[in-house]
Amino acid sequence: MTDELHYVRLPNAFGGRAEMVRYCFTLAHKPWKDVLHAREEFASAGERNPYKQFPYLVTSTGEVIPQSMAIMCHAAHGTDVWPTGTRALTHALSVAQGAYDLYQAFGGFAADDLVAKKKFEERRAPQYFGALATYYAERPFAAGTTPSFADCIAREAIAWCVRKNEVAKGLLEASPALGAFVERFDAIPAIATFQARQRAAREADPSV
Ligand SMILES: N[C@@H](CCC(=O)N[C@@H](CS)C(=O)NCC(=O)O)C(=O)O
Repeated sequence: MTDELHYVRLPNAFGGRAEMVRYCFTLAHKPWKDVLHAREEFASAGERNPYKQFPYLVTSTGEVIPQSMAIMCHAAHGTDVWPTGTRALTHALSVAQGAYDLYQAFGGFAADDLVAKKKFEERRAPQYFGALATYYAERPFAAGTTPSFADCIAREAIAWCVRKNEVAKGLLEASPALGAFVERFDAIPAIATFQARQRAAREADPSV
């Protein structure tokens, strides 16, 4: 049995945190199967995932793995995508955790919470986009010259904020280092193929 990634598909073929994980499987050239759940099924995640959240993975041996970064470790361990050298892994984690925090900072408030939105736009977005820009100006990918799970998190966290927030969009546009990173990541052949498949899915049915 192939690893099964369970998540709630967002409209327009976007997968939220699951998208980071899917990038990671793609980058590591590992197979996986999507198991999509409806929004109404959020409560059902608790039947298998003690955190009661999506995404979670059911491995080929039936083990359930919660938490997106743990799933990425499972997917990428043994490949370059999960660096093993202490320095490379440390560098990767500095970016991975910061990018994850960016995702959380944007995902942690409702669209109509204008106070939280202002705080995100004035403080958190410049803070996290600025740090990521610093790292990607220093090296092509989070761990060095080889793309890793950390770049999957950064790519999706940036894209998700930029898709939905004008300030984040402006920060990306004003950062040559981040813009170049996004181009570099998207040009990786496996990633480009995956993104083309996503675009086709969106065109075929924007409701899924
Ligand atoms: N730290 C978790 C966060 C997962 C998470 O917040 N998932 C959202 C959907 S993308 C969820 O299930 N929210 C419902 C809840 O937390 O009750 C991870 O990285 O996997």
